[in-house]
Amino acid sequence: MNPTITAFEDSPDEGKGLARDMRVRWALEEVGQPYHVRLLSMAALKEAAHLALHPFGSIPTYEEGDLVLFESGAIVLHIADSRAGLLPHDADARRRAIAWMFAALNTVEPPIVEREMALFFEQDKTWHQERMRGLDERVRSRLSSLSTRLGDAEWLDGSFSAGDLLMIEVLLRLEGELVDEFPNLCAFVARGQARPAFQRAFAAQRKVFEDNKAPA
Ligand code: GTB
Repeated sequence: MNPTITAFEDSPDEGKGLARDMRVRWALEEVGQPYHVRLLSMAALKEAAHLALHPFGSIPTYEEGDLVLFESGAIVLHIADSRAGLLPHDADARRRAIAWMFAALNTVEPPIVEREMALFFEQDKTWHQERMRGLDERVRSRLSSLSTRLGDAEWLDGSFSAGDLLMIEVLLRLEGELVDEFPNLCAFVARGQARPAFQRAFAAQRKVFEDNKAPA
């Protein structure tokens, strides 16, 4: 049975692929797993049917037979662990790839999200500019370390893995800002975006936006 994931019916990013269903779609495309998508309104996220799947009433979720998962990282790990293509066979290389998954979600994404929230919600505050300088520095510091570690390598640790997938997804949230100061990170992101699986996933989420704005 093909899994079903959830995504926004009307994503605030207007088809830019910044919501977290994109990373799940990309992982499914990388391993060649067909999937269904259930689109949800913002109101439906907080209704009982969805809260039974996701305690916090967010997207994405993942349903496959009796298995229900939430948290994009856990979903990508399940996809990578249960199908070939996103984690190395060698046990230590596999653990390192999983460490990169955690690094993306736990070390790099939080300051990026905090900065994003300040841009969304705090622009009118008198202290906004000063706060942004601090938030930019925190993101820059993470990007600098990541850039140093990546160096001239194609991917973070050997072959492309779920660690690269999540890191690229997290970097894409910056929409080019700050990351443009690190040419090797820009090239890393571009390599990810050039992958056929990324392109299929991006087109699928983009179609939701295009279908929405098409006249009835
Ligand atoms: N830690 C969870 C995970 O990784 O799955 C976080 C899930 C989450 O925050 N989901 C968001 C959501 O459902 C969508 S992705 N929000 C609605 C709610 O909780 O009520 C975050 C997101 C949303 C919109 C944009 N955008 O428009 O650019 C980017 C990212």
